[in-house]
Amino acid sequence: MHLIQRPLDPESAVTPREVYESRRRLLAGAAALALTPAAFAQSGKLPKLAGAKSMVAGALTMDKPTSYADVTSYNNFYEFGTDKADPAEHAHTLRTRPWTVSIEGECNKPGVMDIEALLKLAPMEERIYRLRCVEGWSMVVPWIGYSLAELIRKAEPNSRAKFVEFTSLADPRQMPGVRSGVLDWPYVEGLRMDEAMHPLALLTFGLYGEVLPNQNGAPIRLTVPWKYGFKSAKSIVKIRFVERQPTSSWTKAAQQEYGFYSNVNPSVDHPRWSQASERRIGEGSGGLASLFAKRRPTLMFNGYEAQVGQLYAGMDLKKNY
Ligand SMILES: Nc1nc2c(c(=O)[nH]1)N[C@H]1C(S)=C(S)[C@@H](COP(=O)(O)O)O[C@H]1N2
Ligand SMILES: [Mo]
Repeated sequence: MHLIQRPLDPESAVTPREVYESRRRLLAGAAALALTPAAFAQSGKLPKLAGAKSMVAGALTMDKPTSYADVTSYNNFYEFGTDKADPAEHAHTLRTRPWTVSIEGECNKPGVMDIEALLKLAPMEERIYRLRCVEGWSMVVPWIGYSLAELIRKAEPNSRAKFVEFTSLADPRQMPGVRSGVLDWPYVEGLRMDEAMHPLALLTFGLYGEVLPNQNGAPIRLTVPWKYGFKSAKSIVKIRFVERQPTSSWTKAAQQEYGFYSNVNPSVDHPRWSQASERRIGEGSGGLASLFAKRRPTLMFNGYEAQVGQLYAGMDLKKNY
């Protein structure tokens, strides 16, 4: 399996928000901002990710990235409230240092890893992925991180490890939403081992050239682009290798609606709504324009079928929803 990766010219490194936004200005005929990684680091925008490697899986999507403003203000992070605006408003109380991730279960190298060590575990890459929420909207985000497989290999899972379970922080002192009963805290998600090892599954530390804003799951989250957004657990504190399929928080909350696999699939509807199409956040936004904005067809495996389809060969995806 090869990712389509294209090294950027060394001057450009990760794609900063300014570059995306200047692209629009460039198209309008104005001069583009030329930001070298050095200048970018100097601007203070890359406190920890200045060394992000100049690799881009940009060929994975040609779609225009969603604006930084939308990516960081329209969020699902129920630990901070159920409103889309709640995480941006409340997540400032999340303390992302010190931060550790406990590596547990069926592996030869369990232990507690500090966030600073995790940041250095493998070269950072920028990956521009579509994110499709089960609710019927989507975004395109330039994430920064490295394949989850890099961490898994270091942990040396044993032959009993069939699944990986991810647990998010659940601290009511930092996360007001945890006092509510919307979900059974902590937020738990899981992947089958081969899914977790797939190079597209990204352990994510940043977006738009910056460390993750708290509302997007700082300081470390998962991004599984071919699955519905809820599979991508935020603010992870525990990674556990297990023999049995974990029970995700969303499956616990509504088993008929949210299965373990939750692969994006336009031909398997949610019991309460169609999954055939989606609204791209930011398109036609504002007043009448959004009323007439066209919905896009949802793509099988969110458009990553060529890369991940083999993982599900022979499986009944209506049964394994
Ligand atoms: N811990 C935790 N992780 C979570 C969620 C959550 O409520 N809590 N929401 C999920 C859902 S439903 C989506 S669509 C994505 C949204 O990620 P974003 O806000 O960075 O776009 O995060 C997922 N990860
Ligand atoms: Mo979602």
